[in-house]
Amino acid sequence: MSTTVGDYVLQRLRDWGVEKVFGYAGDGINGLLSAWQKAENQPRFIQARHEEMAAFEAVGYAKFTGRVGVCTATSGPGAIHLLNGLYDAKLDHVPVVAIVGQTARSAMGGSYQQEVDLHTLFKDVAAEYCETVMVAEQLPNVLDRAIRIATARRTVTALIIPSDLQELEYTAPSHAFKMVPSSMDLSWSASVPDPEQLDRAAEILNAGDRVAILVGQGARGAAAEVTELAELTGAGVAKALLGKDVLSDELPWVTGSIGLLGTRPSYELMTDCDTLLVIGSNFPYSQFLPEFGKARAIQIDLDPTMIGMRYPFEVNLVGDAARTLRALIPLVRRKEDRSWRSGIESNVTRWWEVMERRAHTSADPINPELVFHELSARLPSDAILAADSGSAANWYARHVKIRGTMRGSLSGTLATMGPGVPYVIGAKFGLPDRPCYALVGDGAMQMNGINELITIAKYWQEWTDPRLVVAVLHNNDLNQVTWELRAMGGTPSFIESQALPDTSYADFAASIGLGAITVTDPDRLEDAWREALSADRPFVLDVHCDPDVPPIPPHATLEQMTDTAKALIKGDTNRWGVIREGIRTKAQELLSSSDDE
Ligand SMILES: Cc1ncc(C[n+]2csc(CCOP(=O)(O)OP(=O)(O)O)c2C)c(N)n1
Ligand SMILES: [Mg+2]
Repeated sequence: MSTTVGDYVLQRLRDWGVEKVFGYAGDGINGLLSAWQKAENQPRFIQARHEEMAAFEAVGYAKFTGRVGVCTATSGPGAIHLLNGLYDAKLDHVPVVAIVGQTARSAMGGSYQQEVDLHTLFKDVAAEYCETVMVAEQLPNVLDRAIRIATARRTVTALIIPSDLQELEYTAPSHAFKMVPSSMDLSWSASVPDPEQLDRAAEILNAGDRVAILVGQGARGAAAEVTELAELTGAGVAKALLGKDVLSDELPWVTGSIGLLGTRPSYELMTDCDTLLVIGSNFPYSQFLPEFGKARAIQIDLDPTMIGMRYPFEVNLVGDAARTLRALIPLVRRKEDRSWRSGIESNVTRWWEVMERRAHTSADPINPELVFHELSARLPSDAILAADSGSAANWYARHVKIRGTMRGSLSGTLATMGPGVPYVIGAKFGLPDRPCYALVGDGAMQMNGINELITIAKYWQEWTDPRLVVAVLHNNDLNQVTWELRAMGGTPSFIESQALPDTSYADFAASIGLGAITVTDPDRLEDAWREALSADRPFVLDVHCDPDVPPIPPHATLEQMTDTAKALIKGDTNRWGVIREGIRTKAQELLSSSDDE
């Protein structure tokens, strides 16, 4: 039997070590699908409910395993559906390769059925590499490049393969003009800046009295070095959201998340420092960094095209975080005055007390902060967490304490709704032994999460550890946007756009054989988490949450809180009790921070 182009594509993916491809069928990739059949499903084709979900699953797989994610879809509509998931990968710098079909070559350009200009469609998302394979001899080169470029640049690449070509016999490039051979090995070492550049950075760190460090996902793998440098300099360390799992929140000088969803000690760290070191982060909101001119700043980043933005840095070191820090540490003197450090630590202690208090503020029926607070206390130390965009991202950022080998992510830069459930499906296919948790709003569940529960039901029995919990924040509201509207000069929310139809996520989950409970009583929450975490199958916790618990940003003043409350009273709620409670905890927080001053 001859080898077709489809056979060869799968063979080459296997050679690259690709084990899973997340996708959805269609006749634009029939040649690939029949090759899959012949190849006894190697690499494994994982069927999502929607191509966007397949792309998110590839992103989740890539984020949590550190390997390249691969997804596939048919021409036209299938390729179009992939787009949002691919943008999520591109914006969060995750390597994903998309392999899509196209109209047969004989019909291309003929406005044929399902013919879409895929080059133009993918031009932006796969800007680094997007190729249409027109003859067999382009392979393996174009596939190898798609994988190498996605990996090296941590981005999205796309291969478009016309349907007829997939079924033709494969012929390799020959030793001749106009042929491009290829090879697979990929061995490279991470870069370290020159000694003179490291000296410049060390001078700044040694001159400062109050050092702040901000880590992002680029610092993953450099936890030991960040810890050593923080000990030497007496620094506090804040974490950008994609770097939340870089350092344990049990370390007393880790101030947690930064930004609108961040913590008060991170805000104070940045407001009061005189020296800033940013490691592997592209955190965009410079208003949460020190005021310009107030701190001397250094950045370390692997990517010279992304460095130097976001703050007027004095030194920009291009290099791998761990290796650069290892070279920098011997040049840094230990700061003997530890007063800055001890101030940070007491801010952090106080913050966790505030969080505990906020979580236990009464609400109707359940305070969403309590959901995360209870979860955090119970999480296995090897948990994998995915938060969806929405209020869940706030509570994940602030209430979940990372420790052990936990991993956590969300759509950091695109901040799209929808990846929560598919991310953990991707994680389960890469790391099936680890317990996974998706923390998702009811809007995101209605958008697509509920459909992806069907994918979980289809596959869970083959996972070595079936624990996968989807916690739904059931508030019948697009709550994050509702709060944004309310905060906008006191605008009340627009009910027509914000209210969601009520439905039971637990009933749906149970109807497809998953474990499920509905929780409407905060006193039942602890048991509900226990049941979900020890279930013998994936579990949906349908938690009825109070939409009037405000996601208070760390820099909010009492006056702003009160203004928002006034807008609420004018607008769409008569929930004055909850609002008053929110203001009271905020006032307590502000009062307790002024006690020390
Ligand atoms: C695809 C997409 N559409 C719209 C938005 C804007 N948006 C951000 S959060 C949010 C509300 C999410 O509601 P839900 O999932 O119910 O979570 P909640 O905030 O209520 O907990 C919306 C509409 C977005 N980020 N992504
Ligand atoms: Mg909601």
